[in-house]
Amino acid sequence: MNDTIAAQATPSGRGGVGIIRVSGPGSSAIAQAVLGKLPKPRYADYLAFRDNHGAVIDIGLALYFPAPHSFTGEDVLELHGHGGPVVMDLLLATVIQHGARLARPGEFSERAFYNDKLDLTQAEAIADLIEAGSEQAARAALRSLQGEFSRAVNQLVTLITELRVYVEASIDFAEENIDFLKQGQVHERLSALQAQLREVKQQAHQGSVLNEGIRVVLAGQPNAGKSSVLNALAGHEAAIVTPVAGTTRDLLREEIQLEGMPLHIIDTAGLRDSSDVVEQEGIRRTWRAIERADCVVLVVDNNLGWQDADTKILQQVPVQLPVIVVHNKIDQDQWGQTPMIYQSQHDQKSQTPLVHIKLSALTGAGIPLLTQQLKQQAGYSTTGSGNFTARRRHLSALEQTEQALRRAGVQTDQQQAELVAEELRLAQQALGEITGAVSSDDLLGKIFASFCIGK
Ligand SMILES: Nc1nc2c(ncn2[C@@H]2O[C@H](COP(=O)(O)OP(=O)(O)OP(=O)(O)O)[C@@H](O)[C@H]2O)c(=O)[nH]1
Ligand SMILES: [Mg+2]
Repeated sequence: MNDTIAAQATPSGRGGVGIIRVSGPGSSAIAQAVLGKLPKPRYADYLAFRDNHGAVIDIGLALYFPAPHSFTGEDVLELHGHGGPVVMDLLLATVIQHGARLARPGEFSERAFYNDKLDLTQAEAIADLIEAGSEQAARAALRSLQGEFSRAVNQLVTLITELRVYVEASIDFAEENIDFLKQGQVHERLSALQAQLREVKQQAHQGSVLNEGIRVVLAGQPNAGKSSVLNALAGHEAAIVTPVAGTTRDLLREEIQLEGMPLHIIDTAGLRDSSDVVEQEGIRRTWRAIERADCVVLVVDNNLGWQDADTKILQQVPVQLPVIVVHNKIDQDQWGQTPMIYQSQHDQKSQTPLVHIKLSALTGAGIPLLTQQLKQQAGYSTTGSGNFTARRRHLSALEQTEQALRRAGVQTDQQQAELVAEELRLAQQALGEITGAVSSDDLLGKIFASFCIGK
């Protein structure tokens, strides 16, 4: 990282102000060349910006942040000009002629990370804050940016480290080994750890739901009204609806916001045995979408009632996936047209009851029951003020930690001190991936590349 990078920090297009940011050892020389002087550190200086022939490109504010007191930890120069695309391009071209190169997406944050200005969750929180789709999501991102998530994770790391030291000491004193594990100390500390981990997971889960939302797949037999349910949820005619069975053949995605939570809804081809190759491919894609879903809404035609084909579909849905059964078209029900929600025992997966909702996609009656249920399914609550922004990658690391701790508990029962120590090491490693303490370059590269240029 000996080179100097530059990018427009403000969005492209027209605006009152546009900012070119430069970071790296060449910043001060570039300031001299463009401004004719080095501005006083951290003071706004009103100056002419000149190209390399000395012609004035723009007049604006220049700010200079010498290392290490800058966003990236390097020398940083900010040129605040007028936010027109021509001015910004000329200014950026000039800076590049003076030795900077165009920054890759996320490269400013990446440098801040390598210079210990931010840890990984904080760098990700910047991206999340910028991309936040709701006030709640923005608040959660800010909490992570301020280091709350990292602090919670680091606390867990400290506890695990202490326990590791304790267990590993017991290995070194082999004769007393058994006593160590028997004393119950290890168990006690493990369960305290697990309880604390659960809390962090809960908060992170909320954050990830706010951030990424959940994927809901609408599935069911042809003509049940899946596309109609999608349209009712989306509030506009996103999908084609016809009385022809087999209307939808491809996956159709819509994103809606439920009180700040993004909901990715996927409409699919109706499931049936078909000899039509196009339809077969559509059905194959339906199952692929179901495999990746967070929740399946199984739509059935209330007029036809529950059919064997529906049982077959339900049996094929992966066991752990929550299913909501929507009984659609109640506007045609002669026994009653009031929307309602109820539960039934799940014949296959008896642990969680099935939720049923009677509604009409045509009139919209009962649709709020469905959105309510989806929010509940996502574990989403608007009252959670203690959330921090989180991503799926964080959740899976927390999940791995949890599993390692569980295995450590089993090994403790079996008096296998070495194996307990190993599981604790794995738990610690999984947590380290969250903050970036033990992440591979590959992972880091991927994370930063997902940011936009100028960040
Ligand atoms: N009366 C009534 N008709 C409905 C309702 N929902 C859907 N329909 C009708 O049912 C037919 C099928 O609706 P679609 O939404 O296309 O059904 P689908 O499940 O997407 O069907 P495929 O794409 O073919 O699998 C259409 O004629 C709709 O107008 C409803 O709530 N009430
Ligand atoms: Mg359809």
